[in-house]
Amino acid sequence: MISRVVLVFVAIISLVACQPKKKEINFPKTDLTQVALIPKPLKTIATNSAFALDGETAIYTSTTDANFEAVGQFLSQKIKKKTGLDLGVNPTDGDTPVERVVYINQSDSEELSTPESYQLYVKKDSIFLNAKTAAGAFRGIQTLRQLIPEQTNDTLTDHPLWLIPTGKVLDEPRYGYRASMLDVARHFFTVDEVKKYLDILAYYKFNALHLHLSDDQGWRIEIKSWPKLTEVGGASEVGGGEGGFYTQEDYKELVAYAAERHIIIIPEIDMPGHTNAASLSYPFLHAGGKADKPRVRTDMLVGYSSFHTRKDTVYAFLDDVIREIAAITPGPYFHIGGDESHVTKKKDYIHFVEKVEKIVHKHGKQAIGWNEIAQAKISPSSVVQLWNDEPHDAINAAKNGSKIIVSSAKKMYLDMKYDSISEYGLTWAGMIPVDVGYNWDPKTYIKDLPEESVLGIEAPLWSETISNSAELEYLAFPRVIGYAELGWSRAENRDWEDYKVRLAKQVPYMKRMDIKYYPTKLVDWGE
Ligand code: TNX
Repeated sequence: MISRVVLVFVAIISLVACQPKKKEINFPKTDLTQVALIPKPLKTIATNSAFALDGETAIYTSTTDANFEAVGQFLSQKIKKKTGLDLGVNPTDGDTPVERVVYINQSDSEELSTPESYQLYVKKDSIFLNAKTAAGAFRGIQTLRQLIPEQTNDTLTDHPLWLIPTGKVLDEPRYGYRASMLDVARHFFTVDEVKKYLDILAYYKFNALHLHLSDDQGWRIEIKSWPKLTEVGGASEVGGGEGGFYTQEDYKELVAYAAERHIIIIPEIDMPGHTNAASLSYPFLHAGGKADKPRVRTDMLVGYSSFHTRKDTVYAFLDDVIREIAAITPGPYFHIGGDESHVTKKKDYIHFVEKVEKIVHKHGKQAIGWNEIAQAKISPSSVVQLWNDEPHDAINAAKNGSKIIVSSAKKMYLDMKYDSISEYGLTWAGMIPVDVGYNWDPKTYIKDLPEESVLGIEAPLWSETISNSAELEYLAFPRVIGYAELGWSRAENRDWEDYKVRLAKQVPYMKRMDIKYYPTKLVDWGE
């Protein structure tokens, strides 16, 4: 191992040394600790000089893990987008002179204590990024992207330079699970719209996107053995639009796009309630009794539908659905929903959850469900997503070994309005101004929930009031950037006054990405 690092060093030094000597540049003083990084890293140390990024910089990556090269390629593409520079990745020929290198290194250092930890060393002639895994390297290059200034320095030499402040960043995530959820059932979002959201989530170091793929108003994923789910159930949405669905090829494309960003997709089929669209497609699924008879639903009501919980045919159907989706989902989780089943009798609900959990296991996945599922005797491997103010069952599940995802509606629901003048959004859990969304601690928010039971956090975006990227972005941005920091950074590194200044500095990135954020008055956007 040591000899490999030495070899790489020697290779790089000789590469740089082979070039004719240029004259020393006198860099202006920089301060790495003052760059507006989000999420805030664990530790930053400034050494006050600069690495001059220009066309004579090359990216090299470790050969011990093939996925590192892809991280280098991703960095090169993003540098091109931001600066126009076209940096080679692992160039071998002497075509372009290499003055400086960015080396993305696979390291087994014990200081890298989680798979996503990274160390970034910026020196005058080289940038070293160390990580144990490609995922860690990927998180690290997001920091590097944020360190590249918006403006070039054109006065130091005969061509423009992007001056990256020198120093160290030592960083690791607070939680191993940092997600957002997108409800593509109430309104359908296209593959391209979801990809754009994934791009931005990746920039802020999220590692999971939960897709709410079915609800009363629509079914959004092709199931080959039950084609009417999308033919019938996919053709409606809130407000009466045409709906839509992902073919399995579309879904695989999204999964692959997310995977390139080291993000997992978590598919949700919400059940036994929120199932009107499925029962409309196949009426034998419908519970009868208190549940409303299936019909096309374009309203926003909840709690009126239910699957039949005592028919073998329902479980045979679910076995097919879960099998087909699990087969195209590489991540470890399958989300079974379980919320607001108001017309399912409690004993039927519990019976249903316990049976469906077993089907999920049969297809090789761990189950996640909204906190109501903790009324059932769930396996310790199942994860409870806490959304309402009733943590009792979740706390019991945690005592039995289950992990909890914190998604408290009052703090984290991206579909709540910001304030009384918000154009989109609901208000049932209150309004969530940007500072209220940021100023709390997932570690202490749920009393009696031991810290080690928290798997992480997830910010859900329900889509009753939004139907395209611009509307999605109005609700998600800037709040979701704050949840990135809540999930990644320690409480002692978080401070609203400091954060709001860093948030304002995200404007050039948001403009480049054409993000239609809500320009809350709580932040001085400087324009
Ligand atoms: C509650 S949160 C729901 C969703 C709605 C959302 C609207 C949860 C598990 N269920 O069905 O879309 O409120 O904010």
